[in-house]
Amino acid sequence: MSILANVDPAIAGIIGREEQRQRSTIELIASENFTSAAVMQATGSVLTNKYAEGLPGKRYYGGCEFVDEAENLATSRARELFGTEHVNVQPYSGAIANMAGYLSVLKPGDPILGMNLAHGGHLTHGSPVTFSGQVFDAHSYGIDIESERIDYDEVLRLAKEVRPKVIVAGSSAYSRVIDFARFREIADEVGAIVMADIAHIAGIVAAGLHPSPIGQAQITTTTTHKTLRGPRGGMIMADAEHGDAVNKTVFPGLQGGPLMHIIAAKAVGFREALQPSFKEYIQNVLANADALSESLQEHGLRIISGGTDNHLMLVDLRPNDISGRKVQRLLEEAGITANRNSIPNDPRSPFQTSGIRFGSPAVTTRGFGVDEMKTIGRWIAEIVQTPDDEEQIARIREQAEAMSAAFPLPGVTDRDLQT
Ligand code: DSN
Repeated sequence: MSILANVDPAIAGIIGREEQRQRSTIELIASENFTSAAVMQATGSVLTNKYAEGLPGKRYYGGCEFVDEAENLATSRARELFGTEHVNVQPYSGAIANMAGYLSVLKPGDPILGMNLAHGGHLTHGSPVTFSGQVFDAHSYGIDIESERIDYDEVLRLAKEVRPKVIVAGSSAYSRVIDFARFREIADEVGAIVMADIAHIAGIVAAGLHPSPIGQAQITTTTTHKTLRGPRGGMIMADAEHGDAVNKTVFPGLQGGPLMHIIAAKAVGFREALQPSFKEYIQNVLANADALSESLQEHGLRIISGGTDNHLMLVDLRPNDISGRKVQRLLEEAGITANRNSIPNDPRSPFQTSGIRFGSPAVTTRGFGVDEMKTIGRWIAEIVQTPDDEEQIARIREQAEAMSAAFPLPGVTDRDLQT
């Protein structure tokens, strides 16, 4: 840090303040995590200097012998982690991995069927504000309004009506198990391909604690930085039949030079996820999410579908007559970071929302346990129920800082992740 502080004190200062923010607050954004020092070291390495368009052994540049080794390690570890026949670790992000998945098997204008954003889907699953809704003829399925779970019979009915070429199975705010085998049955019935997007649950799948889409979905996309706890980036897996198409779509179809420093960091993250301690971590992620969800409900908040099977939950704020935007702001003042989220049939705009999403991956990496999650659940309920009590917010901020101080920030302290 001292070199950066000398060369560019402005940026060094920003990084230092962000580190202090992460250290002193409680991170409940379901899609965030803390990487290890090893992942960060690979991310900040000389591999950022290298151009390596193409694939290992088939590059368009000289001098690729060492980055080839890094990419080969990343792909072999990803194959071992997920049991996939084919993997490409080059996508810059989850959105690009999804674009690559679609363009490997679709032409512009083809019909797709994905989960409605307000019901827990993702922007890139067909929202009209993204390429997925602009390039393709996008249709959506939602959750059943009573059970607040995916109604697979309804997905089948819609699939028969829409005749999609791709059905997207995946979500960014759905707290229940996704039945990839059922999605495959539905897709087979209408002649579609299943594209699973496991960005959120990748770590849970890797640990064997959520059914895997591999063997069911022909194409599976993910990010590498959420529950999987690697560097920020994307990845795309496929069955043997679609592997070549996926490779050609990623490069030259969509991307230029792969980020070799990030690919090396992905390899480091995959190695960590292959250790027995990673399964323990994911077990703790699930226990902590459950404890938070139970605590929020005990203290009077309503969780969509009544609980969680994974690392996240969505709170329905309609009974409290307060927007997700306001709760997000008040929690931030109290030292708790989360993000507002639309809920099914949300009466408020996507900017205001009637929901707020919480997740346990980051705090679990930090070492928080069930007792901390129960306390945090009570604090959140107190803020939602008496939002104008400024003294309460100040008191919780003090307690949240004290709780954070008891758990050193992984990756930047001596107490690094166990691998
Ligand atoms: N933005 C991510 C999330 O928060 O879920 C998904 O890409």
